[in-house]
Amino acid sequence: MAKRDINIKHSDDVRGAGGELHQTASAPEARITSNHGAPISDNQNSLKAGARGPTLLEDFVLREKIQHFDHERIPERIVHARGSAAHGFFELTESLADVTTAKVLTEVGKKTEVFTRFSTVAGGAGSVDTPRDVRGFAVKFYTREGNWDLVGNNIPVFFIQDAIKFPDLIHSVKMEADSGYPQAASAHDTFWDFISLMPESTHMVMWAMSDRGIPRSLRMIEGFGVNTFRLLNEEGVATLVKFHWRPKLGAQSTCWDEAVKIAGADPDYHRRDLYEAIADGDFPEWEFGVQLFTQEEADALPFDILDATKIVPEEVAPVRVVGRMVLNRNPDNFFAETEQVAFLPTNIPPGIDVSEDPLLQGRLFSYQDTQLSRLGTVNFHQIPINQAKGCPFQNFQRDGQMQTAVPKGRANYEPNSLSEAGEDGGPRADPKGGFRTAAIPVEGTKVRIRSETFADHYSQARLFFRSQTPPEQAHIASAIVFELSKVSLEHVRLRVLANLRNVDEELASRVAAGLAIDLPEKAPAAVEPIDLDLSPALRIVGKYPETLEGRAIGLLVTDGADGKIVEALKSAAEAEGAKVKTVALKVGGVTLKGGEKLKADAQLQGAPSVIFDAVAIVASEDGCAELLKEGAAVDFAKDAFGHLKAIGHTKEAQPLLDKAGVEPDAGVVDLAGGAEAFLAPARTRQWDREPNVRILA
Ligand code: HDD
Repeated sequence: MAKRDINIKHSDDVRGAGGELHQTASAPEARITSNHGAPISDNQNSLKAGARGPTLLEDFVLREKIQHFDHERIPERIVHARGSAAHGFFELTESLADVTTAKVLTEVGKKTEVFTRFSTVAGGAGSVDTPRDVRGFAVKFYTREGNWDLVGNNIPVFFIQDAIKFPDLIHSVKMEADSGYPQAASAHDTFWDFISLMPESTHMVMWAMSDRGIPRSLRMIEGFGVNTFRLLNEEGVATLVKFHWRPKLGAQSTCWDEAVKIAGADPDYHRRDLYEAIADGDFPEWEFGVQLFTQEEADALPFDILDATKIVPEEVAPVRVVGRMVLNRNPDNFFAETEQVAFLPTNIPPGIDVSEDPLLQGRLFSYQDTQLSRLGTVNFHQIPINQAKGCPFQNFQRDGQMQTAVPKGRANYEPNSLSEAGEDGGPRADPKGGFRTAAIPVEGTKVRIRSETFADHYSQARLFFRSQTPPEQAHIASAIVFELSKVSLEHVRLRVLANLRNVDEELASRVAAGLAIDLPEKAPAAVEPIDLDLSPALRIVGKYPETLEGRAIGLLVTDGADGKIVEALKSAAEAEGAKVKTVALKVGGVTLKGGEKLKADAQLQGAPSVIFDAVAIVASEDGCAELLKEGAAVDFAKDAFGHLKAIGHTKEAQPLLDKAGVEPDAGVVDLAGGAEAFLAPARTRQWDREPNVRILA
C-alpha cells in the first residue's frame, strides 16, 4: 500500500456538553487563522443573531472562507486538462558539448531537478485516465541557465502541420459543441469529420489508433519532443535535433476492452499507479536520447524535417542515449504544483533553439498566452513550481497582478547609469552567455501556403502500419472499426476509408469488412505514397522486457484456501518487484484452511481483474462454490482471460473458470505446479490467446 505523508495538523476539537466547541490548539503555529493572520476561535459555527437566528453580514470569518472556496477553481487547460505529475531529476550520462553549449546537456553526472507532468489531451480535468488518446509528456528542467520545458507527447508526430489548424483540431475532438458529449473520446462525428478532411493527420491517427493510445501506465510510455529543434555549439554551428524519452519498463499497453472497464473500476488508474509507485520507492525511469542531423543530412531525407507529421525512423538516424530521468517525489499539493505548473516551449536555455516548423512556431505564442487566462497574471512565473529554481531571475519587468517580489531601488529601466552614483543599477544583458538564436538565413515572399515538401501524407502512415506485428495491426484495424462505428455520418466513414486505401489496401479492406460496408474509391493523394523501409522500432509487442517489475498481481482468495499457496505466490512475486494484492468477497478477509485469518487488501467488487496484470484464484471447494454465486467473481476470471492475462488457479477453482469460459492454454496455470509456473506467463501478456477471445478486424 502506498505510504502517504499527511501534513495537515489537527487541532483536537472537543465538543462540550452543550455542543460548544473547545479547541485545544494554543500554540500560534497550530491554530487556524484568517488569510490575514487573525486567529480564529470557532471554525464550526457562523456568527448568528441568536442560536437560531439569521447569519450576520459582519461575519468576516465566514465570508472569507466561503469567498475563497467560491474561487478555488481556475480555468482548466484547454487541452491536456487531466494530468498527473511528479518531481525528480535528470542526469546527463554523455556530453553533447560538441553540438551544444547548454549546460544541462554538457555537464556529465550533474543532476538537474525536473517536474514532469503527464496528461491525456481531450478530456476535462475530472475525466478518466484510460480513454484512447495521446498522452502529454511535459518535462520542466530547472537548469542553471533558466527553465527548459520539453513539452512533448507519447507519440512522435502530430495531427496537423500548421498551428493555425490547432483550434479546429481541438474543437473537433472535444465533446461536441451542441450536446456536450462525448467526454474524453475521439469516437464521434466531428473528430472523424475533421480528420477525414485533413489527410496530413493520417499518420498520427495510425499511432493514436495503435496500442500506444491506451497505455498500461504512465511509467510505460515513451516520450517525444515531436518538433525538430536546434542545438547550438560554442562556434554557433547549429545541429538539428529530435528528443526522445524511453521508459525503463518498456512501452506497454492495455487491451481496449480492458481500458474501457478500467475507466469504471478506477478512473484514476494512471494517476494512482504513478503516485503509489513513487510512494513505494519504485521510481519510474526513462532514458533520454537525441537524434542529431546536420542540415545536409536533413535535406537528404525523403520528407521535410520541419513537418511535424513525420518521424525520422530510428533505423535511419539512431537515437543516441545521453541521459536519464528518474521521478522520485510526489507533489505535496496537487493544485499548487500539478495544476499550476505552466509549460512553455519558449523556455529554452542558451545552446538550444527552435526550428521553423510552423507548428512549433505557433506553439511559441500559444503557451505563454494560455497561462494568462489560466493563471490570471503575467506573474505566473513567480508561482513556486514555475520559478527558475536553478538560477536567479532578474530583469526590469515590474508590477502586475499578484506581484510577490519586492524589488529594491529605483533601477527599473535600462540603460541606466545609477551605479555611477553608488546605486544598484540592476542586471545587464550577457551577449556571450545569453540566449542565442541560430543564424539561419531566412528570406522569402510573404505567403500563406504549405510547403510542397509537406505534401506526402501517406508514406509514413503506411510505414507505421506495415512495421507493426500482426496483433498490433489487428488492434489498429479494430480500433478504427470501433471509432467509425460510433460515427453516425455515413459520408465521413466512407471518406476515412477512401483515405485509408492510400495507407494500406488490406487495412482499408479489413476496416470496411469490420463495418460491413463496401470500400469506396481511393481518395486522390496530393503525392503518391512510397514504400519506405520498415521500422521495427515502431512496435510495442515483443519490445518491452518480460518482467514482474511494475506489474500488479491480484490473488482472489476464499475461505478454506491454502495459505501456503498464497504466501508462496506473494513472496515470489514481490521478490521480483510485483505489487501483490489479496482480494476477497469481504474486505475483512478469509479464514484459511488451517483456521488462520488472512486480511484482504481489497473487496472483490472494488478490485476487478482489470486493475491487475495477472491474477490467481486460490480457492477451496466450498470457497469456489461461494464465488460461483457472485457475478464479480465470474467476471474476474472472464476478464482476466479476455484481457490476455496469466491466470493461476487451484484445482478447486476449476468450476469458476468453467463458468467464466476460461479455456486451457499456456497462460492458464494450475498452482500445484508452484509459483514459478504462474509467474512465467505473468511477466507478459498472452498475445497468442487473442484470436480465441475476440473477433479482430
Ligand atoms: Fe500543446 C498544452 C504537447 C501542439 C497549445 N501541449 C500541452 C501539453 C502538452 C502539449 C504535453 C500539456 C502541458 C502541461 O502538462 O501543462 N502540444 C503538445 C505537442 C504538440 C502540441 C507535443 C505538437 C508538437 N499545442 C500544440 C499547438 C498548440 C498548442 C500547435 C497551439 C497552437 N498546448 C497548447 C496550449 C496548452 C497546451 C493551449 C494548454 C495548456 C497549456 O498549453 O499550458 O497552449
